[in-house]
Amino acid sequence: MEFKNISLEIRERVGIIKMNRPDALNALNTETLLELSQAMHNLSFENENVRVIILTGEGKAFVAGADIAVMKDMPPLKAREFSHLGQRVFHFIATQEKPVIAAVNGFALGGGCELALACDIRIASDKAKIGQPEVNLGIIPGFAGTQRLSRLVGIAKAKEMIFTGDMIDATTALSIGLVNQVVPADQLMNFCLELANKIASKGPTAVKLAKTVINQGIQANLATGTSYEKEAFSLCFATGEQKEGMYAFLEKRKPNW
Ligand code: CO8
Repeated sequence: MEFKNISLEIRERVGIIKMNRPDALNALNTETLLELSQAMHNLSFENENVRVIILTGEGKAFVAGADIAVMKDMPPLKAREFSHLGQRVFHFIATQEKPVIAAVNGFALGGGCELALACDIRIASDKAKIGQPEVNLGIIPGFAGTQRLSRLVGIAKAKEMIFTGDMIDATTALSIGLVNQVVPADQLMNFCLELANKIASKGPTAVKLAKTVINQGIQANLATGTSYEKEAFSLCFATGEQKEGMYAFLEKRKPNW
């Protein structure tokens, strides 16, 4: 599949997807969502070498939301279909096993905030502005923002952001746990690449299992979550990576996996 609205680059063990419709601030239409889905599938299933994925945007936006021009005259069932598509793509990003880092380079609004929320780690440029401004348009978030935002920052902050539609800056986002770190704009990609390479240097199956168990456990009670952990922990001993990691430690060398 040839991409028109995104770009895909592989740098050794890191896959980089860049949202690339800067004239529309990378707004999400159906075509862009399908391309994003295809690129994520490629990196998840067809590139064994890729261990970590970075998602970012070209220009001054990460993603400024779903495409308002496309939505403006949508009949309800089309709107439902569009919401379903976005939710499916974002669910895949969240649940496929490789870690995904959102490099939030600028505006992450509406569907853009929801896209960042579907990632595992969010690193924001100090120029980023984040929000769920849907109520300004007479709608509510439709790509899982009502659910993921409240789970991440708590119900009170999520309601404040969603009811007011206000954008927050990167420092405020950091203070409520919406992003993991804030870095100067010109250092964002280098910082994210370093982070991605660090994660890529760890036991690859262990990282995948950790992501899966955290995601599944957070939706379950403690006993169920810890039982997922026990099974995944024991699975580590079947991969060969556990032996390599432990022998390398004892032999005072770097593991080779
Ligand atoms: N959709 C379509 N076009 C957009 C969008 C968008 N979300 N955001 C920006 N653009 C376009 C502008 O129309 C403009 O186009 P043109 O040059 O042709 O006039 C171009 O991008 C540049 O934008 P601005 O001139 O407005 O740039 P500014 O720097 O002045 O402002 C802002 C930047 C503040 C980001 C401003 O563009 C803005 O407010 N954008 C809209 C943000 C927004 O409301 N996002 C939420 C959209 S709704 C949503 O995401 C719901 C998700 C769930 C959908 C569920 C399915 C039904």
